Amino acid sequence: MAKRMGLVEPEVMSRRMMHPAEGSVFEIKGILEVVIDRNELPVIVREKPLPDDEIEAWVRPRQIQVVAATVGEDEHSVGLHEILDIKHGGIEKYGFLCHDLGTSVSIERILDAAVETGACVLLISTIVTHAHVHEQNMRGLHRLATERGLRDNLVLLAGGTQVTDELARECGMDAGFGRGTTGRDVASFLVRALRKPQAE
Ligand code: B12
Repeated sequence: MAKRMGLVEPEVMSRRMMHPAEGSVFEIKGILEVVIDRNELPVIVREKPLPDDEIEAWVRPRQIQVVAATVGEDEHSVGLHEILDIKHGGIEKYGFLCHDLGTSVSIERILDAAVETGACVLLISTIVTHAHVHEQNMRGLHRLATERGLRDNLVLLAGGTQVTDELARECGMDAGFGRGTTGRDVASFLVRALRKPQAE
């Protein structure tokens, strides 16, 4: 397989049988005869997050309601809790009022909750990517929010291991966040996005 992947002089470094449902893991090394021109690599530059005190001073007096859930049939909740929970330095610590609907929540239910709570921010976590289900979740949320006439008044953010900002925007989200995201990154993005209309 390594040879077919283009590796020259491949060697197996380790092999490990996992659970029968998950197959085996082979660690391999080899030489990849590809020249990479660093100048041609697209470099993604994220905006520097705002300082904690600036975020909190803007958010806390405004009572901003946020609805969050892992979407579809996704049970992976750890990442979303990192983003929300005060004890993980999540966005609650700045005064965002978070309604965590839990795991495997339908898009319909998320939008219903947005109306019930008066939320202007929806956060979905979509970790599993089999059959591009993460893309379907993002597109579905954007589509249904538009059909219900809610889209213009909502900031929609998606996150997950395979979610990039570019992909999320292509799928109708306002932004996407991948591995290593912190609550501060998200809070900072939200402050910039929510205060923009007031500045104009
Ligand atoms: C723990 C785990 C589970 C636990 C989840 C427990 C829980 N309560 O969350 C359990 C055992 C339930 C589970 C089940 C399954 N899992 Co699982 N799981 C994992 C594992 C090992 C870690 C995930 C995790 O917690 N990461 C730590 C968090 C902090 O990182 P994160 O999720 O990436 O989150 C960060 C960012 O992505 C981002 N982020 C995430 N969400 C959001 C949302 C917003 C709004 C924002 C802004 C940011 C954001 O910020 C977070 C913090 O930095 C991963 C492998 C891995 N190492 O990633 C597999 C993994 C995700 N699982 C996988 C699979 C296949 C499954 C199962 C289908 C297995 C099976 N055959 O049953 C089931 C699916 C169940 C379901 N219906 O969802 C695959 C997914 C493959 C794919 N690409 O689709 C992985 C990658 C393992 C693998 N290599 O195959 N899993």
